[in-house]
Amino acid sequence: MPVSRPTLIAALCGSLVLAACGGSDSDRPFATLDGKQPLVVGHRGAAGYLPDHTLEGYRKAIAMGADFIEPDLVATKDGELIARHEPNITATTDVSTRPEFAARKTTRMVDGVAETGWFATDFTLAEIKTLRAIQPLSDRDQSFNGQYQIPTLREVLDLAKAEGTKAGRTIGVYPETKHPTYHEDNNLKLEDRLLAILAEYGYTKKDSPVILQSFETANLKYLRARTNLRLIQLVDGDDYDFKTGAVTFAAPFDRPYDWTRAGRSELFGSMVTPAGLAEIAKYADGVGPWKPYIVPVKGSFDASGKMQDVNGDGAVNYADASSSTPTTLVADAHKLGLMVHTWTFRNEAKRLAADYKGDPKAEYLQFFRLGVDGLFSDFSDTAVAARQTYLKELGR
Ligand SMILES: [Ca+2]
Ligand SMILES: [Ca+2]
Repeated sequence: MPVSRPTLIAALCGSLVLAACGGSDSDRPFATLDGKQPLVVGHRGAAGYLPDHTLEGYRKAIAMGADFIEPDLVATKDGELIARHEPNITATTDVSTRPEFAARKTTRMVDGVAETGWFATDFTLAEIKTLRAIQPLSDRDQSFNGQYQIPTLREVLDLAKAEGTKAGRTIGVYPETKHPTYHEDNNLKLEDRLLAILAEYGYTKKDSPVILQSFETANLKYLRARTNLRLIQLVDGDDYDFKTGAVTFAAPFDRPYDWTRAGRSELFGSMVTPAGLAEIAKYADGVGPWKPYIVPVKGSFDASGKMQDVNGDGAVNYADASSSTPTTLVADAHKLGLMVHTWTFRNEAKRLAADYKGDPKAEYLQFFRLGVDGLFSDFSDTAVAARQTYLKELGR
């Protein structure tokens, strides 16, 4: 059996000057902003395995090696912060099957779009606690539906602390303020509530194991004035133009909703230009762009302009497009001192570009090599395994 690299270094270092033996001289550096290994964030917990935003899902992400877990936050009627992807809880809980709440079904405007269903804003925390989580993607495992409660932010923070102590490492928490304008309209503004809870846990500093994120801008600026915690400006888009590789825009995914409210016409895409990034650098510590802003994906088209069914499954979609030349976004952001945390990485073949040939690790490796500082994954185990491969590649 060959001698492992760490063993060999330890043996050599026993006979050399200790200061020269950190191992770092021979290791190729990470391309990240801080020179540390890129972070793996458990997107909505372990969304590839268990229903989104449950303590069980977060625990699984931690067990799989995630550095951070991600609760999306919405407010209940009584002002408690709970982990849900949307104020609309119809698709992610069993609320529609509960006769006692049938009369709560209603239509509400969320970011300018009329939605019909059940909304966290109309439920007290005690009522929310009677509901159980549902896997919202029909092609993922439905067998855990109806089993898990909806956690509060405090429960998520407690879990991260407890599991971190058990695992002997710090588990970060990466809350997203969901639809800040919606919550403000409903007199349930998220930001002060969020900072107050984080302060209870001592999370007030730049190096606290907490990063805050939002697709809106005004609330991040509001947070900047009140906390030293790291802030990430998320950058969304609506869809892909497989001809050009460009991100396309349609409401409500065309611009931050606070921009729409303010009558601004710029699109999300303006945020990832050097000028847009420079603006973000005034109030945030990093940018959280959707993946195609970093690696565009393009289809192949025949002479008549028809996109080709590359994988031959009879449908023409994302899985038939391939990654193309990366943009300069990571370098542009790093030049301004901004971290880059991108999303969302998923294992399923239908959620992978064709050139990764069904291997999700190939996608991670491409982004790690480009120097992303972190990424959100539905499958933290695959992300961590890919990072191990990347570490080896760098001789670490
Ligand atoms: Ca999120
Ligand atoms: Ca196809």
